[in-house]
Amino acid sequence: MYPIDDISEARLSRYGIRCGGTFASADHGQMNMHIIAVVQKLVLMDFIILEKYYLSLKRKEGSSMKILLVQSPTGRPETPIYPIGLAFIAGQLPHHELKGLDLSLNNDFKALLSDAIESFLPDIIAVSLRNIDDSSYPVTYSYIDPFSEIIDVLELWEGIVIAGGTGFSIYPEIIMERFPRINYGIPGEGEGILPELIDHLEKGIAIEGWSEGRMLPWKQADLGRISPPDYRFIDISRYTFPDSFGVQSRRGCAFNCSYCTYSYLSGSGFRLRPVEKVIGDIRELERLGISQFSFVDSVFNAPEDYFEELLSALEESECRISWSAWLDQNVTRSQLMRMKAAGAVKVDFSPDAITDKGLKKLAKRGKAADLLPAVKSARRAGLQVGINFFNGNPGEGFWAFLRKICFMFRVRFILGWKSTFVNIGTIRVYAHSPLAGYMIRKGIVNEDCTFFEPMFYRSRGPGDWMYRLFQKVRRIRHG
Ligand code: B12
Ligand code: SF4
Repeated sequence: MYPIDDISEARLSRYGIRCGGTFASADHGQMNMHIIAVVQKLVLMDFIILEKYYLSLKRKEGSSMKILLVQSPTGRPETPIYPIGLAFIAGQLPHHELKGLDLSLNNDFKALLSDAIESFLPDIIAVSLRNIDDSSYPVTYSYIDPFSEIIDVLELWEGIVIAGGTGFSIYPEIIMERFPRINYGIPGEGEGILPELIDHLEKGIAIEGWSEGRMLPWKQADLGRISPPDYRFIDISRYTFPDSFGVQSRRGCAFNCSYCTYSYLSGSGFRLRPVEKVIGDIRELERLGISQFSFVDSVFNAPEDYFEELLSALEESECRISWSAWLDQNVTRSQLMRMKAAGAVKVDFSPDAITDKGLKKLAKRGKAADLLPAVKSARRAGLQVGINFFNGNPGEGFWAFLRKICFMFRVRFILGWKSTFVNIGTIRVYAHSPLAGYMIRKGIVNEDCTFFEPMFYRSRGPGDWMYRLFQKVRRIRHG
């Protein structure tokens, strides 16, 4: 037998050549074997040539590419989150015919995908895999299972499949290996490289730093030059949750906290979008009738100059839309009041630890004593506040957990039960985070641990029992 890999088979069938059936059943005849060998050689030599030929024919017919932009399914009912990553990508592809499809909005996502393929007849399907799992302990939900179900649907289709997104970018090699149906994988930001790949497929234009493998090189987008996100690439009517829509003003983070993947994903410094572009996005959401959005930035109040500049622009713009943002504790009362005046309704803090030792071990900036004053100032400015902690984080165990619980009741009683929220999670260790490197160095996990299967940095003994009980009570209360 001459095994022909799945991708090549998918590509072959696209041009009407089948690898199974006749060829496979005739493997005893020498002539047939010869034919198989020739076909296989063709596959191995370069199928991209055929692909390019096919695409250039289409181009000669005067049509642009038909690209289906798909948000991977969550596989269970969840708060709808607008796929802003795909909107940024859609914004860079004005010359192509696009259709957006968010499979996380429907339980029947496989049928939805098949229907869209049948009606739209795409040349390319670009899938965004945003999350690997929900990072929850002790019960972890995998988003890879529904992802693999849509890949099964794509096995029956013949066009080009491209994958990207944050979940993909943390584990590109594992995902490409597990899903041979994916023709091309693009780790990192897609704005520059995806249009380059499409140009390459259409016109054969070479891509710098790439020589025809399945994995494309990681290229950061130039935030000053890229076009704004196209919020209209998908039907927006289903995104009804107050924070469903996102606006992005910066990428990357300069703080490099030990569990965090942000600097790996988008750079270890702040990369800033020109404020007028950010205001442009907000105006577009207003035009679309959206009443609230969330800044999806790492730390909204850093760097401080840019934070102030953006606040001034928001004040001058007189936008009426409400918004929320993630802050760290280095924010003043007057800045919080300005935020409120500029439309902010909610802020989230992510101190994660409650002691100076815990903060230091997580490489978080600031002091434990800064948290309560910042929370109070935000509440006094009239903002709802969310505070996020971890349990069992380095340097903090059972007693710190009790302090976090006490803090939760204290702030909720004093500052308003319905306006002050505290969440206590557990660190899901992701590959490429400093903590993952530390765990390998210290022998806590094996050297070959990929962190693809859920791996948590957690406490043991009473700290863990108490936390499990706490989560059980929450699940019963909130479903
Ligand atoms: C803001 C945010 C949220 C907000 C979203 C608010 C909103 N309205 O959008 C909230 C708080 C709701 C949230 C929730 C969750 N989040 Co979150 N979130 C983020 C954050 C900080 C930014 C995401 C974002 O909007 N980026 C802006 C857009 C423009 O970038 P992007 O999506 O990455 O898209 C770019 C590239 O990825 C690429 N790309 C994207 N799709 C595609 C597709 C193709 C084909 C190509 C080529 C390229 C490509 O190009 C895009 C443009 O450059 C990221 C961390 C980060 N730094 O990325 C975590 C992150 C995505 N979240 C994460 C997690 C775990 C979650 C939750 C599961 C947490 C939970 N327990 O509930 C939920 C899941 C919600 C859901 N349904 O998706 C993880 C995912 C890790 C993983 N590997 O699984 C991240 C990476 C944080 C982390 N821990 O490292 N999140
Ligand atoms: S946890 Fe927040 S502050 Fe720390 S590196 Fe990540 S985004 Fe930056």
